[in-house]
Amino acid sequence: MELVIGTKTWSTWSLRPWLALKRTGAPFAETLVQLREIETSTAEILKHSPSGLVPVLKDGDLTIWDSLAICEYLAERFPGAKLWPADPADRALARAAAAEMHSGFGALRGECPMDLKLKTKADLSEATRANVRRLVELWSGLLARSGGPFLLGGWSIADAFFTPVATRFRSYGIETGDAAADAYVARLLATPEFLEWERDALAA
Ligand SMILES: N[C@@H](CCC(=O)N[C@@H](CS)C(=O)NCC(=O)O)C(=O)O
Repeated sequence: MELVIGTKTWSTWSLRPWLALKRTGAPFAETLVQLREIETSTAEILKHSPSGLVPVLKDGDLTIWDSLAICEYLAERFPGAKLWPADPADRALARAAAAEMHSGFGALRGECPMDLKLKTKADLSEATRANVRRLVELWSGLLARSGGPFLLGGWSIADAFFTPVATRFRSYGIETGDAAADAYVARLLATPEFLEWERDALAA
């Protein structure tokens, strides 16, 4: 398998399936495309991706060009990795949480792009503050229901989807005002898989 990803400092959508693929333990080749290079990025991505976006997973002659679809594929191909919770109700909640992230939180994403090299204190708009309130509500509700340590108990694709959000909370000094949410953010940023990604990003 080959996972085509964008610059590790910025590429949130690449980070999510990369974390899931690491959790499977399967060997894979990593192809890195440098984003934001006016002369080359688009052409380089189009060599791999029909949508002109990364990430892309290649498995034999199959090409999958969306982060959530890649995670779903990995969950089916590697059932032993338990990338989704085993219980149907937990799995439905994990999918709802990942889907909400995949299609939502536009204000936070636009105003606070992931930058693993950034540390600042941002003055957030009301729209982004509303996104933060919703995230805290979502996280604390699921953590209270499962008992943690991750949203549905064990680590799942839902947690992969919120790991880039955790980096934004840290980079932009976003305070949650909620102890469970703060602990969850810290936990996402302390997984061995994320730390490996971060090491690569900071070394680049
Ligand atoms: N819905 C897509 C979004 C992918 C996306 O927006 N990728 C960005 C990088 S994080 C990209 O390829 N941008 C093109 C560019 O920067 O040239 C997914 O979930 O995979």
